[in-house]
Amino acid sequence: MATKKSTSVKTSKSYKENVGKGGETHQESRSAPVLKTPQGTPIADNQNSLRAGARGPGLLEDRQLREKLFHFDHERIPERVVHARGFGAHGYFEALDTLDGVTCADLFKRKGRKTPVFARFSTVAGNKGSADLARDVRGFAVKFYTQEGNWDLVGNNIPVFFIQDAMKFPDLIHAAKAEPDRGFPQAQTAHDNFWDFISLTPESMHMVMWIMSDRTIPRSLRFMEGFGVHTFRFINAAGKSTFVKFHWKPAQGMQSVTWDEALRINGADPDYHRRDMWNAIQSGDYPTWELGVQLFDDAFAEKFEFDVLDATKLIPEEQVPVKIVGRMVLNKAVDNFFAETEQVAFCTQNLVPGIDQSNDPLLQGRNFSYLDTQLKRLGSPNFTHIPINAPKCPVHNFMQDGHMAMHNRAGRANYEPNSWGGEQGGPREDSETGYVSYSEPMTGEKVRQRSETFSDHYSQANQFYRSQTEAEQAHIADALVFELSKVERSDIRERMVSHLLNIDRGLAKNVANKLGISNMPKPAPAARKPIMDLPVSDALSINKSSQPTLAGRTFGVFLSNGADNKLLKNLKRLLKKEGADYDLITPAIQGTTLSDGEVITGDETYEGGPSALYDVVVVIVSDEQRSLFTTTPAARHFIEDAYRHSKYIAYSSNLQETVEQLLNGRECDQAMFSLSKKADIERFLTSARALRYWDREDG
Ligand code: HDE
Repeated sequence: MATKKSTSVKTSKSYKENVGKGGETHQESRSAPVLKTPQGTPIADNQNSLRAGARGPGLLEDRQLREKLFHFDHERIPERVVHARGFGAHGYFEALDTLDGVTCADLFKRKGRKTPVFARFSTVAGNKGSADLARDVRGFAVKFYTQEGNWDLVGNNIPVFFIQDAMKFPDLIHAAKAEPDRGFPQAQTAHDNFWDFISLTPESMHMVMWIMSDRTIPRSLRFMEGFGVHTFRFINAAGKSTFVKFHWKPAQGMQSVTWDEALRINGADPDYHRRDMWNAIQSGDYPTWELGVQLFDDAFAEKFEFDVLDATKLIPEEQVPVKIVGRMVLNKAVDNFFAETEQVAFCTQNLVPGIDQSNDPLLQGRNFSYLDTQLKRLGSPNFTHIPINAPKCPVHNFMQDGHMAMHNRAGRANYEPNSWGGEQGGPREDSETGYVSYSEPMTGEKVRQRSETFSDHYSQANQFYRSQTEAEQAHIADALVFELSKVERSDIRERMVSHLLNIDRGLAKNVANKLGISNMPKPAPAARKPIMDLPVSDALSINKSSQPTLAGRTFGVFLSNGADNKLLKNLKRLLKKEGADYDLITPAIQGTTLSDGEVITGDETYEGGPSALYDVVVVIVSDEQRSLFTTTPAARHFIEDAYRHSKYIAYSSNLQETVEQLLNGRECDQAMFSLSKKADIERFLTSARALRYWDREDG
């Protein structure tokens, strides 16, 4: 690693001579730390292997070449078996309220206490190189480096899961990932094996409603909620337990893209989510979430319609309100992606005093799986010695040796109890401060059995669907039609429709109709009769929960040569006031001359900056360049797509006729604004805070 202490080098003349013809580098008089081998030997020539004569064979003694290739050959570690593609960042958690009397967990002890965190967001099904906008659940994993050890809250952006018992996880994941004979499709559930498994697994129906909703195509990682999913326990100093469910609420508001946008974004910028997070942190617009808890006791658990240990169910916020107890701010990108994001190892059993497990059978299985997978992935039981995984509080124990052991204890004793005192004798257990599991009374027979209380599979699916806005319901139907249309076997499609009939008849009919199923199947047999009148929960809908704001959003500003710079300058000023960012999309990346002669550099070109990448679009074109929209497909698509994606659109007033032509007979609606002066921009921005004009989808 480069340090200030490293000696600097000037490339020597003899080195230059050795490099010879064609081997010139740009290093000539550069000051830099000396390049070294892993053993610390300085390197004179990093361009050529050691050979017997310039055209002769290589020599075995070339340790520099062998060490370099050896290291390169071993750069890869197994990618995560699920959640392979991810993006992480550092930050802190700040307690906004104390949880006195509810939990003795250190991080909630004092209002204002800050605890360092590392968060990693991920997709589930795709490989490391897959695209960000796959329709998929997002992982939302946070490691809190508390004073009493690491607490990992390894959640998702959806509050429920597909299955109720860890026994089914390998089957679920096998079915979702690429089919084994052909190795595709990548990062997609739109194939036979997935829907075959799902349609044979009624417990997944609630989750199916969520994954077919816009929750699985978030606009950005910054704009999504997170959930601990399982019921956990808080334990107070007296050993009393309170059940808890964890929620992350994005301070930036919730937002998703449309499916058609997702398809376009995956082509235009497969790294859309990670780039967005990186840019937000670099520009100081730190992604922030509030941490909320739903607290409830045994009496509530007893009377609740569903089993609180069943991970396919949630507790509506209207029934148990979410109490905000802290916030997480991500304010530092990683220094190195591999060292931190790739090597971070989360585990559901990493809990701290004051937080405990519940008997959720999915959670119990996860507790085994995470530790096990780390050994495969990171190759050593000493993965906690890697800085990203190491607790930030002192750690003393008698564990020793193994691959890459870095913290073997000094001193004589490596066992306990021992008679060696002080430093030599090492650490001791402490019943006062040590972790004590909640002493839940247990009885029961040894069985392989699903609890009868887990058998309602449709009621909350119906509640979720009914809680959505019309536009959101339409998106769910479209997603089901898209996915099931990629399924080859008609019996699988029809089996899915038979489940939908238990969720919502209208949805089932709509999907069956669009799939071309003329003979409606019978509803699937339900283990328990669904409750079809659970109260609507607005918190389940993105559109009903979103706050009107442009803060943290990005405008796509399409410009031609000669575009009105006064209008542009006003727009820039007003966007700053709104806390919004913008990209300038110009005919060439360098050197667009505006109306007053100013020459500007673009952020994207017409081909590289389709409107799908932006939240709101503005088009400013000179009179001479209006023909762009007939000659240049990318220019035409910029407006047409923004219109189709229900976006707010503003354009310089000279484009009124052009825009009307592009709309092909449809009228300019309330989300389209012609701009000629500052007041027009202000009017436009006030409306655009709504971000989408969904009414357009009905047309
Ligand atoms: Fe995971 N899951 N999971 N999972 N999971 C992994 O651990 C597993 C489940 C989640 O950014 C693996 O380190 C089982 C639910 C996240 O590094 C593995 C079951 C939820 C991440 C594993 C589940 C999650 C993982 C793979 C069913 C939401 C990424 C690599 C019982 C509450 C963490 C790894 C990161 C990763 C097992 C179900 C969230 C194999 C057996 C439910 C966010 O251990």
